Amino acid sequence: MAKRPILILPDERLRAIAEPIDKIDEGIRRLAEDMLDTMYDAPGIGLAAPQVGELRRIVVMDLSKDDEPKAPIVMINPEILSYSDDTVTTEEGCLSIPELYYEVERPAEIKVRYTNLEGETVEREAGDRLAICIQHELDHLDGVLYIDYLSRLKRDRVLKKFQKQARRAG
Ligand code: K2U
Ligand code: ZN
Repeated sequence: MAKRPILILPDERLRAIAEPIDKIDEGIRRLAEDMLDTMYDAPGIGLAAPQVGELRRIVVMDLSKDDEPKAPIVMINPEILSYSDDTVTTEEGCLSIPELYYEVERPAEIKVRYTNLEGETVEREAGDRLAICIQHELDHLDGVLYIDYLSRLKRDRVLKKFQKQARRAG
């Protein structure tokens, strides 16, 4: 049970393509556990392995409310099978781009397939916040960040801000 440091923009590892997982071993189970600890501590409702520097195709999420029991979801080698034509625009943030929130338009419903920690293949439909979170997390596995959906002007402004902060931090 360990929290791991979350990479912050402009760390290049956030732009890498994560590798598929071919064996669900103790290392993957420990990574999933550490990602959930890190996500709950942040706090956040999702986290992708590249955000803790592990370029593996695994994401975790938990959309339960504070007054509800925890409901962690671990998705290994997730892929979106279909997207709805209708879209929603919601406010997103990112633990790797702290303290900024922007509106992003995404398909409202999706169908996703993944392998769970028990090695079972799961196919499920998702809407509402879960659909947004899944799309946000799966983007991370391909080096895509939610700011990439903003106008070039807004995205460049965010990039410059974090590049400046990184230079200051030395
Ligand atoms: O990937 C991440 O950085 C985790 C995000 C996931 C997320 C962002 C936007 C919309 C849905 C999921 C974190 O949970 S950021 C914290 C947060 C939570 C709710 C709304 C906005 C940001
Ligand atoms: Zn994110």
